[in-house]
Amino acid sequence: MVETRNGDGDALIIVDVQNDFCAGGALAVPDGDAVVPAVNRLARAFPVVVLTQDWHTPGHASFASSHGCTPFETIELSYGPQVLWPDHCVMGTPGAALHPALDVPGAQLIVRKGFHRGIDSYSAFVEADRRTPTGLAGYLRERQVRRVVIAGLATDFCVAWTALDARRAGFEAIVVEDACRAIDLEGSLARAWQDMRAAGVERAEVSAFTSA
Ligand code: VGL
Ligand code: ZN
Repeated sequence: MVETRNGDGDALIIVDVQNDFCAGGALAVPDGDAVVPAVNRLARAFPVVVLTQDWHTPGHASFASSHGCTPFETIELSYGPQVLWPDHCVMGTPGAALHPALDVPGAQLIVRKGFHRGIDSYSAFVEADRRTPTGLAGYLRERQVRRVVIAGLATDFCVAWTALDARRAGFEAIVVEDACRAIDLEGSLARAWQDMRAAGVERAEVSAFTSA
């Protein structure tokens, strides 16, 4: 059983709860809007709360349109395989804005990621070249965080990569399963849970962190 008493040393990371990942968005995650009330409740239970925002340049390398390809194909970029997506979360556009019902006034930092035109970043810690840090690990360490609790979109991409990199950076990591939703592209969700389990990422539910 996962130890879920939250307090000193804990941070909640709310991943990519943005219009383009929700109903009507450019890369809508099935039932993505359902995470909003869950993360709103969770946020009130943590002393440190960080939001992430997928934040791409126009013509970004992760966009199928930038390569004359079809969305959801995988191609090889300089840093390795890259799934190609519909244009989404273009910096400054309404699709990149946080969901209007996201109500987390206590959040203290917004980490934008994927803003280098040639490099994607599912992870909130390290970009897809696996060498360019976002600065989040340093921020969390300076705030004495030891354990991160992660919720948001999408379970099998940005949530999973963030959880795996949290472990690599030396943090304990818990994914709040019912406060996440997945894209599930060709088995990606099952693979993500396998990888997370192998890396020591734990899973929990919202109720473990919030009292009735
Ligand atoms: C995401 C695909 C592309 C995510 C971001 O937030 O999981 N997925 N960009
Ligand atoms: Zn993206």
